[in-house]
Amino acid sequence: MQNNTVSIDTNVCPAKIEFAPEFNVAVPFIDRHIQEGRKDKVIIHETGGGQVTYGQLFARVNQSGNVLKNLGMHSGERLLMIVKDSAEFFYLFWGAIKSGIVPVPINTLLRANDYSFMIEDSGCTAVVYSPEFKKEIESSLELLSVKPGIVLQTEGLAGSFLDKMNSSDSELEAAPASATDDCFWLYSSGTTGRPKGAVHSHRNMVVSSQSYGKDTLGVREEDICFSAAKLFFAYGLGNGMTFPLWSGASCILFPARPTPESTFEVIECFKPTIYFGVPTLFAAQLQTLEQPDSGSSISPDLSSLRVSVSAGEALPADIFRRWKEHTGTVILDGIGSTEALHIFISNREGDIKAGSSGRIVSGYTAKIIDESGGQVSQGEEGRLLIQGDSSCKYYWNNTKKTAETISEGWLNTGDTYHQDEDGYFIYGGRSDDMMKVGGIWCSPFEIEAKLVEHPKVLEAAVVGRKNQSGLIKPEAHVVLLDGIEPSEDTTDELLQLCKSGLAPYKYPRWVKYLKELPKTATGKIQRYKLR
Ligand code: 3UK
Repeated sequence: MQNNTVSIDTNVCPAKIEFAPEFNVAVPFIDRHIQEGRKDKVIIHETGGGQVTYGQLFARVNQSGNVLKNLGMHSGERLLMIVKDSAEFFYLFWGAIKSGIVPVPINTLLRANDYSFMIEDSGCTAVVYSPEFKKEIESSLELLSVKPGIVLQTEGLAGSFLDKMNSSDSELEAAPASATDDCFWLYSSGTTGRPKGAVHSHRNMVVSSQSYGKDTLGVREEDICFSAAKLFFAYGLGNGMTFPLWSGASCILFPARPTPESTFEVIECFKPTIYFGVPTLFAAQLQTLEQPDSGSSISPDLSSLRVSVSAGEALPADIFRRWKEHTGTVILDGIGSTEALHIFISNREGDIKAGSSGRIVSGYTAKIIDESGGQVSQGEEGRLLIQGDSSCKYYWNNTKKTAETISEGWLNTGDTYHQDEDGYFIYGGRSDDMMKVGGIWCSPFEIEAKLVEHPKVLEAAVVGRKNQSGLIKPEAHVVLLDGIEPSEDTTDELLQLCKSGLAPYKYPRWVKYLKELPKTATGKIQRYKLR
């Protein structure tokens, strides 16, 4: 077995983690647990009833890696995963990494044209998907002139990936790798243009799981982690997979859409100790808790929770306060990104300022800069840059965006921040027009493009607007063609168009009709005027 040393000298500097020259991250995340005697401990609780022990996971990962190799995949080739939160997600992801193949987990809420873009952009050799996503994947393949050589369903058919695993060898030597070699990718959406593949190295999951997961959040062996955010998001990937694995803890995998009712039910049945949500969901959960007789009249038992985490967008202080009132536990807000892999500034137990993102996580460095690149003085707003060993190396196939985002080891977050007199970081909005809706990126341009497909629409501009809970949702400003008057029917048609053609969270919650859009002399829409 490969030397998997990760040395963490907590006395000298809790931040710096040293790696052995040869380092495949599957070894400490998967194989280590066998040596540490966790073979019979359950790592995965599937809400459908399945359970997987660390020993079973080890064998399944090896089988999966062997399937990929037997299919003819080579080191460095990409495996696109459109896989629901399930044990198969773990098998595919880690089987690929252990055999030197690069897994690329993808948002399962997207549409055929998004998938065809990612298949083409990644130049992947294989696509594996859960049966639930068959229709979109098949349509996406039809859009392509060159199709990937391997397309498989995870399960449910003869010849599916699980089927092949069952007849594969359960021993596998980890492929040689180093801590800074390419390991996996995550697609990140931008303001304009297409998503970008952020290329992460072998060491990155160790750094985020240790610096944030263990040292900041305090994930320990007895913990049971439940993430409402799915594994294909960097946030969910840490919460539901790498943190429990790194700490020898357990996780709950819930494949369905998280609603207040469904998440409360999971918490009651599976008794997690750490719950990871996003502000929109906390707000909806609180609404259910505060109006017990309007909905399903539930008063769920949340007593298993020790602490909750929020990320993806800023958590309003009011939500923090109300959650504490109802559950007696705190929500730790922290800011992370796909590029940084996970949270790099965070509140922590015993050190919380509601309404702030908290303080820097050890192992990371932050600076706030002005237009000319100089550091602002304390209290002043500027652009947040961060540095840390979990950051992606580059964007695949996109030297321009790489240069704009990553420079001299600093990651430009695209966020405006200031540090208050006590050193807490306070979020001040995006530096561009992107919106976070329910913790997920939402580009105004994409919704606008869909709206203008409607025959009655001349043009449209979409901006973020706060709802009653103080959370950002898309609002559309629409200019209709000459002679067409606004009506409720038109609004219904526009919403229908967006709901059928875009990911479900991307439809406008409000539609306003204007005679014309505010524009600059050069014709750029002035979104700030609409806000
Ligand atoms: C925004 C926040 C205010 C911010 C993520 C935790 O959200 C994650 O990654 P994404 O790449 O988006 C990154 C951007 O989202 N944001 C995230 N958290 C906060 N804004 N307060 C917050 N607490 O604009 C940031 O640049 O989708 C979150 C862990 C891993 C992640 N990938």
